[in-house]
Amino acid sequence: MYDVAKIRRDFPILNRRVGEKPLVYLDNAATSQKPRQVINALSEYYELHNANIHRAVHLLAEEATAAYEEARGKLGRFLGAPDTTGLIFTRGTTESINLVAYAWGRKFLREGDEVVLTESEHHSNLVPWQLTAQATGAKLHFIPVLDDGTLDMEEAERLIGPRTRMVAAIHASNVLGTINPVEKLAALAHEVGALMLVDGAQSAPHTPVDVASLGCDFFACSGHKMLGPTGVGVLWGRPELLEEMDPFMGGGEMIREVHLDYSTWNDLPYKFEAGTMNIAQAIGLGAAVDYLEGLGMQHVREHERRLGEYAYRRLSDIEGITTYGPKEGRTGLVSFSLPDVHPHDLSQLLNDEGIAIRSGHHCVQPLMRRLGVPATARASFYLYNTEDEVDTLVEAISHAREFFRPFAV
Ligand code: C6P
Repeated sequence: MYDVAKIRRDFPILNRRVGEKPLVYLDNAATSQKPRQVINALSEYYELHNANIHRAVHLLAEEATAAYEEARGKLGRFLGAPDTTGLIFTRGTTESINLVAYAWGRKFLREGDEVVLTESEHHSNLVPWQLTAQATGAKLHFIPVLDDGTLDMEEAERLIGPRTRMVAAIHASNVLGTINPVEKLAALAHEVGALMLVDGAQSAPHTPVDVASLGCDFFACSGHKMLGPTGVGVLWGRPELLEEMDPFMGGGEMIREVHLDYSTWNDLPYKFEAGTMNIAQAIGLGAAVDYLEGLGMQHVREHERRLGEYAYRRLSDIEGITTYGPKEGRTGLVSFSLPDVHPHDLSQLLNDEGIAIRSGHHCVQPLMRRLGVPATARASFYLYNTEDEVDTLVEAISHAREFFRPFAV
């Protein structure tokens, strides 16, 4: 049985107070909190095993290497990767996507080739492609977002054509909560001989992911959004594609032989792991995956689906509020705005009640323009949030609405 009270006891920070108020942490899409099991894995690593990996033969080095590679295995299983050859540790989603945009894009894209993105991409799945397009002469096209927050799939079918080389899309939106049909996009991409990259920053923490059944060629996610430490994430890529790509960064460990005038590359996945990696963080992420699997991702998804729908319904009842994204089939986050109240002011007022939400453009400025707003407020839930916390949020927003009413223009 999914026992939220028991889960919450694993997260020391949830006992914090903000002034007099208990913390209500609803900024999980930005970063999640960490359970004791992850914090302990980090301390245990530093207290008992700390050494550099893949380099020395002393005991600590062997233990650290084994723990790091074990974490790779856990991540591979968690994402449904057929094996760990294509499982690369990075700093997070941003670095994973940059790796593909540089190491694949700059080698294989030519003038007139097309990369198809969506109008709701996070800057980390847009700016790297803009840079690559500038360098190669490739063109970017964008699948529009419909008014209900879903993708215009008819337009997607039209845009993905013979010149398309890559389709890159978010699996779940960090603003709208929409879950995109990435399997369908992958099928469309493959029909025309293009590749599919999935930005899983907002899906891997919240829903079962299986790269094989998604049918994608690359999948990126961030450890810190899924109970793990900051500074670590994953790129999974089809090994035959990674083999063809040049390295992203040069340095220690990614080489086989180095001469003064040329070098050759290490096997996968090490070819893409230059320099000393974030070893403790990768091990911590392995512990996070253990924790998530202990709960069962299907249960996590179900809990958040119910909470997200409850929040969406309750928030929509507040007079004058605008909520964004589809009514159903959404993840556990809700973006909203109130008339005559800037989201930053609202966020500040909620902070006085102990409630942490995010306000701003959420690093998706083009989508903000599409929605016709400079910013939204966003409450994002995770596996330890409760209906009571949603109620606290709704009540605090209703008070804020009254507070700001005299200033309405
Ligand atoms: N979104 C948010 O508050 P990094 O920073 O590399 O861990 O993740 C980047 C990223 C990529 N794609 C999506 C869909 C994301 O939501 C994010 C991070 C955070 O919404 C911080 S802007």
